[in-house]
Amino acid sequence: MIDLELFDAPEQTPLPAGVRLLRGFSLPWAAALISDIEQVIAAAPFRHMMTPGGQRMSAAMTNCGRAGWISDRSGYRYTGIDPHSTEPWPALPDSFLALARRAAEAAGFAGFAPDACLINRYTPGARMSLHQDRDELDLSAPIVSVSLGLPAVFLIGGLVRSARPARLPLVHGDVIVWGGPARMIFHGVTPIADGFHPGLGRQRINLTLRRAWIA
Ligand code: MD6
Ligand code: FE
Repeated sequence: MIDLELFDAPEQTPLPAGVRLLRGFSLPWAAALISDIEQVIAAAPFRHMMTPGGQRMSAAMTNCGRAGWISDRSGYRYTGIDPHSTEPWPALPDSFLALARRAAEAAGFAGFAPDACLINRYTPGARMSLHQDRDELDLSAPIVSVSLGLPAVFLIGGLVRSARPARLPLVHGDVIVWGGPARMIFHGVTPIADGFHPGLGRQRINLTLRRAWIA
């Protein structure tokens, strides 16, 4: 009998306290997530936001939930209204809520109730530079991050931008729960390599579920 564990290389990257990697955790939800993403983007299409400094972000973004993260020449912030449609963002799908709750619980954050999901779409070459997630009012809540489609190399730095980041490969279905002492760690994504994913084609989609607002 083949011992499949022989082929499972141990994780190379030691993760900082407060970062939990749940390999494949979202696979049971993947089909529902992808169909719900299609519903969300029908109402709130992906768009390339501008940084406050005037750069077009290479990852396209949209949101669902009570609060949506936006960036423009005025800065970074959460809004209740999609500036593109001038309507509220689409509701958080049940599949997103159920997965986020279960993943947070598995990482020791019982009772996670996200009110915002930023959806990032990367085509080959798109990246995300090192940043902190600091626009949420409730920094005690974790962030649940779901990777779908093409693989990525996630960069995990330190509490200062200058810390040399570790490289964490992520594939379709992986979930990161990011909270507690890790909440303000700098992180990013290296340029996505070209490829083809059977479910999503030439793209990577990342969902980050957050608690943006307090009440
Ligand atoms: C991405 N993720 O994976 C970008 N932020 O495409 C993030 O920026 C992120 O994965 C906060 C917590 C977890 C994340
Ligand atoms: Fe982030």
